[in-house]
Amino acid sequence: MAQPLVFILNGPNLNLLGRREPEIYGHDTLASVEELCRRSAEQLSLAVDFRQSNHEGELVDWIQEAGETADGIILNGGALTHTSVALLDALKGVGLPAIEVHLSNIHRREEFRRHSYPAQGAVGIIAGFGPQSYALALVAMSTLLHARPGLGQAGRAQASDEPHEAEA
Ligand code: CA2
Repeated sequence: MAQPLVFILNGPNLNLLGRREPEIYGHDTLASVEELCRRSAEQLSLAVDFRQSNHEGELVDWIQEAGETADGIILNGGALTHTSVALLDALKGVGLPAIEVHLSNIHRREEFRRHSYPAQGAVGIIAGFGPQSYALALVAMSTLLHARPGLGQAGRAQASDEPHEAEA
């Protein structure tokens, strides 16, 4: 049987990871974060499609594409997290389980980073663990997808206000 497919989408400037501001974002490059995701996904029997864009519209297109072809979305919207109603609407529009991730703990940084638009369309948020935030998000996504057999692309686990319990 095909493995559930998770889109891992990265927003503006995350392509610069490892090259600037290592005191905030660490020394890992986005390529090494992708490699970590691939290793984690393999252990969790998930397939991943890992992408980065500096353009809001492209991220919206990819969320819509995920709605047609994937089973879940992990999103680090970068700075668009704090500004983009379009990302929130896209997540709500596709109805796939989504998890928001951040390398840094956005709640112990500047005030303007403390609000997230996409969070309202996400099952949950993982922030502050550096690249491990992505690996933790994949574990959480695996719990959501594997606990609901048959709820793949066709099934549509929905983000809701209720915490998701693993089901037998
Ligand atoms: O902590 C995160 O993952 C963020 O999404 C990273 C965004 C930031 O705007 C969010 O508030 C939190 C910034 C991504 C840009 O990363 C850079 C990395 C190296 C050099 C410059 C930017």
